[in-house]
Amino acid sequence: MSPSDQPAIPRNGLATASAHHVRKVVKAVCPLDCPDTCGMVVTIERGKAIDLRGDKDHPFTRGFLCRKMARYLDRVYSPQRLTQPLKRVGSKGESRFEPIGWDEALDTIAQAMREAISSPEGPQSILPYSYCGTMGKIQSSGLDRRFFHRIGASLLDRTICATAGTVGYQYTMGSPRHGADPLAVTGCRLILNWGSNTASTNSHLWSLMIQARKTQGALIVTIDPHRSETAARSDLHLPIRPGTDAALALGLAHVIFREGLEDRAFLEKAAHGVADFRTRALEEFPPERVAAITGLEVAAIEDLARRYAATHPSLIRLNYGLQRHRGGGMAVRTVACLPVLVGAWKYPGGGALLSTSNSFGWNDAALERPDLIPPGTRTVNMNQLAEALLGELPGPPVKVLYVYNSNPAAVAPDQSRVHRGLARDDLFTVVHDLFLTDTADFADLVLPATSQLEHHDIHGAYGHHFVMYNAPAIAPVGESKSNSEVFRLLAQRLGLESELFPDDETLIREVLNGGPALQGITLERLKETYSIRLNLPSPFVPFADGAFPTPSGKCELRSETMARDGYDSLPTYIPPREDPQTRPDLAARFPLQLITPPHPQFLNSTFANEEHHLKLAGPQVVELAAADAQTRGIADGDRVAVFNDRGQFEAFARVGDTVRPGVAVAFGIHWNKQVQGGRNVNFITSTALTDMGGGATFFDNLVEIRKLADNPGSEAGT
Ligand SMILES: Nc1nc2c(c(=O)[nH]1)N[C@H]1C(S)=C(S)[C@@H](COP(=O)(O)OP(=O)(O)OC[C@H]3O[C@@H](n4cnc5c(=O)[nH]c(N)nc54)[C@H](O)[C@@H]3O)O[C@H]1N2
Ligand SMILES: Nc1nc2c(c(=O)[nH]1)N[C@H]1C(S)=C(S)[C@@H](COP(=O)(O)OP(=O)(O)OC[C@H]3O[C@@H](n4cnc5c(=O)[nH]c(N)nc54)[C@H](O)[C@@H]3O)O[C@H]1N2
Ligand SMILES: [Mo]
Repeated sequence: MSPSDQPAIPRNGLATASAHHVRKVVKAVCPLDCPDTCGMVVTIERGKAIDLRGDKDHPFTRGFLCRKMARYLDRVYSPQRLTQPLKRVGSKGESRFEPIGWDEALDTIAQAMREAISSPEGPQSILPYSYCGTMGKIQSSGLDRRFFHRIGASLLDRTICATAGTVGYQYTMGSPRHGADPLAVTGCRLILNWGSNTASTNSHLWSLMIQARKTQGALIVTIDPHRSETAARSDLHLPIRPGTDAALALGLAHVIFREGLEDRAFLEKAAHGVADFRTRALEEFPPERVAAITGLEVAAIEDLARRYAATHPSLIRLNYGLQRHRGGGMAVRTVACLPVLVGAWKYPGGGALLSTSNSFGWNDAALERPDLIPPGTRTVNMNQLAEALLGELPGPPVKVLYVYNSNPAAVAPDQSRVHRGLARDDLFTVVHDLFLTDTADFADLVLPATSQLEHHDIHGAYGHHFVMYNAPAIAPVGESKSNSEVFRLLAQRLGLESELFPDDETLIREVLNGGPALQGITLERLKETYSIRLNLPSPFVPFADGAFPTPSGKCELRSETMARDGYDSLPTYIPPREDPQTRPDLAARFPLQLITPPHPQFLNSTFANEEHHLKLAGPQVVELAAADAQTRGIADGDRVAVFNDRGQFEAFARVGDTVRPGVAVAFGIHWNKQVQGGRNVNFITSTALTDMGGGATFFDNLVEIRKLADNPGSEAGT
């Protein structure tokens, strides 16, 4: 459809008659696990979605969708979409299934759950496993939580992404996810993308950064071991050695104090523990030592510190790259100390931005009903799915695994052990998804899920301040059902109280009944105008007055809470777990630090099965420095194996200068069944946890790379 055909956009869901058809335009919300949570406009003709685009009237989306969601209709109507429940007829992992009816599927699941509940191991032998396949409140954390809480299943600690930084940030700031107002970033004059591939993972914020460059002359700096899309388009790139960010932050603090560049008046008012922090930075983190740890030049560290102290407003966009290492929590806690030193919090758009999600104040307790959890229920850390399935955790063995909104057989660390666990014959596995994922291949029963165009939901965001309502735009494709619908049906079969499992609109009303930022935002208003900004001042400048919601009421450069929790009360540098500087023994065998961020064309493993996206992403590659390639006899384009003691995957070598010697990058997260060799990057990652929050350490890996023997004309390798 050409834009001129497009009817004027009426109120949500209203139909307009065009010359030949009845067309309906519906506003929808992007469900992806991404900070942008875009507004979308969907055109429906005779019950079919025929056009989907970014909402130009949405203040954050401003009319464009990312390269992934621009093709969402291909996904909705993909011939590969699951349309019926399936029952396994082959062995686990073999992917041989036969269609069955919903009644049989639900009866079988209910029966397996009843058996587990009444077995000697009890209900905790049931493990739910989910993450953010959709970010919608209702489809990601509503009736599922109530259901598993009510039956007394094991709890899942959802740590795979954000918990290390959340805990670290909270120690410094008092609130886990309050920060600068994203829409005010256009006023910044210095922007640091710190462990953040903003151009690809938060593309609407990136466009605001570009606007700041154009209108304010903002300098954009990126701190990243990889010359990412963001680094390549920045004014300055600091290629830090992986996992050493806390040392850099303390080095910047050293220079700021040494040269007297700190904002003393603001520090006095707004910071706790300044003298101790100052001593730590001055005595322990001189730029020479920081240069040796981080691999950056002394002059680059000093230059950045001086610019940071002198330029206002300045923003640190703190993201996930620095969190996925052993010291990830401490790294975020330490970087979060910098804005107060220079008074950055005083300015709109200034300070740091990790996430906006805590600004919403949802009534999560009403939605998820933690009061239903039987006392003493164990919690399984989702990063340790391998241990859970292999019986290496305390508590009963896992006998029933129910997976939805996630693809752990591709995204969880240490895949060889995850797959060994999933292949257990005595495990009953249910997978609810839109596609036959790597995980579904191991399922006993596969259930077809609805897409975002087919179900109700309500969204907050972790990258802006709008509450958004997603109305179903089309009927479910095939026999697919939403997560909430499936839990309603399972609850009925298990004879659970029907009032605990109401319809989606009731759930939306319950979760909206939250804190002051949500006051006056009702389902009725959201049905009229699908996106409403939280009740917050605009711009939102949360710490301008120097008050922080910590125990001391100030930004805690020293934290007594941390001391009580067993951590250093002051910021410090914790080396990576697999670190050439502190683990020469391991580095002798596996000398390269490998980081594995997602490919910009995928959303973790979502889209990695679709031809269009696969074609643009290309095959699995590993980027390495020319010097490292040369010593291994590897040329650009060679097929190589990347390996350590946990496992190995195959890739094409991309030799160049996008990483420093000693570092390699392999984008994820391909589906195992779609890559050469059948193993993706998570075959070399580990289930070791971060210092705080039980987070994943996906970027904390030492590996070796060798050329494979079957390269054309090759003699190397074995
Ligand atoms: N296109 C796209 N967008 C996404 C996603 C996606 O898969 N694809 N995923 C979404 C999700 S779930 C998340 S959690 C966010 C993640 O958003 P980001 O945090 O921006 O994403 P990553 O690419 O994981 O990591 C950011 C950068 O950190 C770098 N890095 C790795 N180790 C270190 C380190 O030790 N220090 C520093 N300073 N940098 C390091 C990596 O090279 C990478 O370029 O993005 C969301 N948006
Ligand atoms: N090596 C490495 N591993 C990583 C990362 C990394 O950077 N490197 N990133 C990590 C991060 S940040 C994250 S957040 C995790 C993400 O890991 P996952 O949460 O597993 O995310 P996805 O791979 O996007 O898979 C989500 C699945 O949910 C399905 N889905 C979507 N909507 C619905 C729905 O409404 N109902 C149901 N039932 N299913 C639905 C999708 O089809 C998809 O298969 O991966 C982590 N794994
Ligand atoms: Mo994530």
